[in-house]
Amino acid sequence: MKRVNYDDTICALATGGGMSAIALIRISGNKSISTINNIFSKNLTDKKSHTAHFGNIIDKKDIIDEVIVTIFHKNYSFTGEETVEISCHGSKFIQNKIIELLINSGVRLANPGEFSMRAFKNGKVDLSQAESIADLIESESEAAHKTAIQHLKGGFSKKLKYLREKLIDFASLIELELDFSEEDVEFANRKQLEDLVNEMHKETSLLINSFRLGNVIKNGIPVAILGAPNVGKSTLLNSLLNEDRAIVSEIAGTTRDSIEDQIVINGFNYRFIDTAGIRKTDDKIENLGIERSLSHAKKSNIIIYLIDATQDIKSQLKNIKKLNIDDQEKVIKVINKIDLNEKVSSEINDAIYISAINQTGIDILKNRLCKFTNVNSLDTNNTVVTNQRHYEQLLKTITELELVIKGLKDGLSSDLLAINIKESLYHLGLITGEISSDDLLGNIFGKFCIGK
Ligand SMILES: Nc1nc2c(ncn2[C@@H]2O[C@H](COP(=O)(O)OP(=O)(O)OP(=O)(O)O)[C@@H](O)[C@H]2O)c(=O)[nH]1
Ligand SMILES: [Mg+2]
Repeated sequence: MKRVNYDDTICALATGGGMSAIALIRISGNKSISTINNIFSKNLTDKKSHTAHFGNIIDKKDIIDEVIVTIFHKNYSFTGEETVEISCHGSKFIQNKIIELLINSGVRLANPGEFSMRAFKNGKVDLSQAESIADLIESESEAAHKTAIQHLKGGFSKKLKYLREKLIDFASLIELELDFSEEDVEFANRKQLEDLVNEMHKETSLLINSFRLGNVIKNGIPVAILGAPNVGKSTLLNSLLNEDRAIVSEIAGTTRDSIEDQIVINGFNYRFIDTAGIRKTDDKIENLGIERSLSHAKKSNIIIYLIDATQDIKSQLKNIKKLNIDDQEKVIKVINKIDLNEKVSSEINDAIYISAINQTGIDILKNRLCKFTNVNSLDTNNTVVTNQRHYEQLLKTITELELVIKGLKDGLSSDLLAINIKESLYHLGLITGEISSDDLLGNIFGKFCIGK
């Protein structure tokens, strides 16, 4: 992101940009109110914060639109700066025209994420909260929404701050010891330090472990549908999605490329991937498709291995082993086409019996999928880490904490202990933004869209 001046006033469209009933344009900075006064039919200089004003946007003498302007005074807005929001009609012409008028009055177009960046710089949110705004906007399922709201409300940040502050106290005592190093005194009680570091280690590893779930919540749970050609994989995908997404035919080898689509089950987002049927073939393109099927088998959290009830079941079961999947736990065996072979039912005890074409057994399959996601951890107030950047910093934190624990056991001197304690504080600080650099901030906020 470009290095920018934060003293100037910025504007951007906060809504989608297409045609809509209403659109919202945001202005933030010292000159927000004086600028709106230039183009609005009323003067808002002495108006109270959090008041809405109906009037016209005017270009010279022409009325551009009837709008509502809401004003927020400095310190009482999202960014912490004087802010104005214009709710106008959502024609693309009007949206562009108002932005153009603002720019002509000396306001700059905001960079991606600049409103959130200013909120962070002004101490309105910490870094992990600002990042959760992006997650909240992008959340597509109840679970994703719930964790994003929890982060935005500061649940995650509070936990980290609490841990960090405690460790800072100790770090300063250790520093003090360094000042008196010749006198061989211990200000920081080693037993208390050990207890604290152990507690931090426990909390940090809980957060690290929560990422598996967090990642799944944020990005959806990939479920690959695998099996021999013609067993009904594409029919199952269509049946799960309730739409004709993939081509179905009686010709073996219909699906050549992987097809992906998602649905929300029980608050979680599942990404189903229909794959090319696995068999030996000389067809070059089909073989490329089969390679993709095998790669999805490795990458997915869950595999639905589909078996045709009208074919030899034992040999199909044997083919599961040939997939070389490390974690057999993630395979759900599903016997399809039971409408054609009613005798097959309950032949294999841990399998699910369905007829994809008649939608029989689909709910049982969905229930089994839900068992794979630890839904309970969302019902409690446990903090779930959903952000890759936070996860990586937590891993670095725990590595340093382990060095401190080992150092304490080995009776390491204060100066050496201090190094690892400082390092762990540094990595925790990078998550909430107590420690930040322009590059880091540019990297994070640059990924946001304009208007956020
Ligand atoms: N009777 C019956 N036929 C089914 C069922 N599921 C799928 N079929 C039929 O089986 C044939 C193959 O279905 P697909 O869904 O194309 O099979 P596929 O596994 O995707 O096949 P490939 O893409 O070639 O690997 C089609 O004629 C479907 O109508 C079922 O539950 N019962
Ligand atoms: Mg298919």
